[in-house]
Amino acid sequence: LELAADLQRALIEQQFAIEYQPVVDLATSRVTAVEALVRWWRGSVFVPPEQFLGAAEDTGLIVPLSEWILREACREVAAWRASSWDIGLSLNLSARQIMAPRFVETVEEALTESGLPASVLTLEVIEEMLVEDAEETIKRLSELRALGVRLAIDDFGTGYASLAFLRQLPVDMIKIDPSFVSGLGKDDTLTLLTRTIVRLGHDLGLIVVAEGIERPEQLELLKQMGCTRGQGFLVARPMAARGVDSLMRTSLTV
Ligand code: G
Ligand code: G
Ligand code: MN
Ligand code: NA
Repeated sequence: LELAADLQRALIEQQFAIEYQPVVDLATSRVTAVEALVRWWRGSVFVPPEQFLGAAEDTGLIVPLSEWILREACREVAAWRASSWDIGLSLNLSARQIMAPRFVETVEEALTESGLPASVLTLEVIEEMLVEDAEETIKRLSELRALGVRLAIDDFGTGYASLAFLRQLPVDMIKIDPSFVSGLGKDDTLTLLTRTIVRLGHDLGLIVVAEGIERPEQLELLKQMGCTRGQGFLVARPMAARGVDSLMRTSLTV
């Protein structure tokens, strides 16, 4: 509960920051989007999201925190787009955030305020979010999709029912979990599963993003498999907005 009080104070004192990790077109290295990732600097100590997101969810503080991330990231990406840089924005959603009373309206407002077209925004969800309040969660996400917002399944392949999930929710993108990508070229089963997921996604007309690319061999195999988008430390690490600024100025590619 000390953590809960600290989180409350951190929100008021604006101790949170956003880092952006580029998602690239694997063939051209062009940056297609950035994924916003929350960062907490508690004084000079960095607290990883895994250590506070659970408490933020339990206390409900995730709702105002996520709303700040949404507005701030929309504003920053709109500014990059105003420099003729055609990039998208990916945001991670939390279960509680989706069920908040004004979730759909808040996303609409953030888009209107920033001038960002709905199609530029991709909302990432994980399968576990459909365990509780499944019907209402699907309804709200579908409302946003009807407005043009894109939906992605994050950590794809690790959930309890990845394939059933694809039937329940109209999605545009799957993000292959790093646990598959990590085994590329090292583990025959993981390599085969990755190939199969890429194929499945494309056959369903979805954009497929491989996550957690760390080694050149993984990148090569993904390209051979026809995977068109990727993300990972080899391609680009999450970076502060200033880093994205210089990325844009230097080349528009990484
Ligand atoms: O990139 P990083 O290792 O910091 O992310 C750790 C975890 O925290 C990931 O599962 C990621 O999806 C999650 N995460 C990062 N930023 C956000 C955010 O803004 N909202 C939510 N709900 N989850 C986030
Ligand atoms: O669950 P989600 O996919 O949203 O998690 C994003 C997290 O993954 C972020 O914390 C980010 O820092 C981390 N990440 C991004 N690329 C890599 C990578 O290549 N290797 C590892 N280990 N983590 C990564
Ligand atoms: Mn994600
Ligand atoms: Na992921």
